[in-house]
Amino acid sequence: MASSAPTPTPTLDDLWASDRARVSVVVAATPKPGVDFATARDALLAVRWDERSLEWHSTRRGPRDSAAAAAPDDDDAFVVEAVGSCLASGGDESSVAPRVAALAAARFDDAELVVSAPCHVPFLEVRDGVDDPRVRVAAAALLEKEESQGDDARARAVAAFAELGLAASRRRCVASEDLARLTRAATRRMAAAERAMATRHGSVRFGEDAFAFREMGSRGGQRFDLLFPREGEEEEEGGGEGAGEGGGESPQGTAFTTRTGSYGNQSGLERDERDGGDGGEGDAAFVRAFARRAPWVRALVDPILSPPPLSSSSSSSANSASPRRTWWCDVSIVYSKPGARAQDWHCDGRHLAGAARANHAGVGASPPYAICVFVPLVDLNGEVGFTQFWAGSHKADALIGFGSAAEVLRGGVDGKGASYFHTVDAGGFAAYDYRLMHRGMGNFSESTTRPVLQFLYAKSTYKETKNYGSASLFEGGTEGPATR
Ligand SMILES: O=C(O)CCC(=O)C(=O)O
Repeated sequence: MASSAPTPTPTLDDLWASDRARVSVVVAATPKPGVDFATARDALLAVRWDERSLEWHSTRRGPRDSAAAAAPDDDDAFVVEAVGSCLASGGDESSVAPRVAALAAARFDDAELVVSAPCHVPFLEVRDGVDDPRVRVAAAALLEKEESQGDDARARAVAAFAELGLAASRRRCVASEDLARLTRAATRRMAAAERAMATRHGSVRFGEDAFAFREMGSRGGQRFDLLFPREGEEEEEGGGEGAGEGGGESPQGTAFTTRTGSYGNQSGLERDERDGGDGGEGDAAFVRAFARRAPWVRALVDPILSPPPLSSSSSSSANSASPRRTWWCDVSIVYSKPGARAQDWHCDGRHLAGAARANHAGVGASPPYAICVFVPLVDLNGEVGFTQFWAGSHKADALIGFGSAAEVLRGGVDGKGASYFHTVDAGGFAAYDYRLMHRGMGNFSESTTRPVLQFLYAKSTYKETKNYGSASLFEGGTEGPATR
């Protein structure tokens, strides 16, 4: 009779193995005096935890403290930062840090866990906000003259956008006359919406309550999302130049100044009429037409959201051929009035069911299905506020709740710093992958509204369901849809 081999007794580790999932860890290790960066980095990368399948994905040099942050090349004031991943349960990934300190004790005084998260953690350091060269690469491509916009410039722009989820230009790239016209259209749309709000939906405490109409929504407080009518939608509500119930009225407190003039006040509106206000359909039609010919369409939107031209006989004809457009665009105004509070970090668009997610090394994310372009209509700064983005966060789908890591990891693209030099000027833009984490900052000004045009370009297969309700703001009696 054959004797069967004894079954090995499972260890405690074996018993819990099925409860574990891969978790990302970011560790900062402080080298002993005199240890240079390369030696310290190699020592960290040599730390293993085989039972938990620890992998290191990327390393970089970080400042030891805030004083060192001001002198990033100081040889004695750095830490080695590394992002890795391991199998963990119940938060026990935190033992990676003491493990580094113990196993590489000859090189390090200390190691701490900076962040852990159940998905890829973006590890992109962005030093100069929207002036970071990687953020500007797409802007550079689109600001080049049309004829010199070869495949290379566009490919660089698309690659940078895929990596960061963001492309921006601080300086204006919308032509002055377009910016002025867009600003007038936005001002009238806000005026019409606020008038309808006051006359038809008096039960909504505007500026306090959350509400969701078909054209306008607010999550509460002084920030509002207001859609321009889509093609074929009626504009009887007063969204056009000189027409409708909102024409000639400025919303309370929405007067603002741009380099091209003052709007939201009587003199601005009178000038519209002198300029030949085109009434009725004018504003929305103009805004929609602008959305299709805006400079970022050729540089980013078409290459990313439309397939390449069907056929081409030579590379030069490929450059000039227009792609078959397979996207739609909605335009809205996101406006924050004085007193608007900072938002929580969020992403506008989810990761789609069935679409590939990045692994913990940040590889393999599906390409964007939608791109948002923010165009501020006033210069942004610390007073009126600005939008803060977390570069690289579009690749992971479980970062909600981890927004504060953007700052800890120096991946936030914002206007931090004494002068807010790196925020976007009126007519500049920030284009972002719809899945990118971001947040609007508070408006601390006395009386300046911060209107930002939002162009949402999405593949025709994507259906937007967010933000807005079904009842019209511009129809119905004095009782609107319930606040939410
Ligand atoms: O107010 C801003 O700057 C951005 C607003 C925003 O991100 C949003 O409403 O989703």
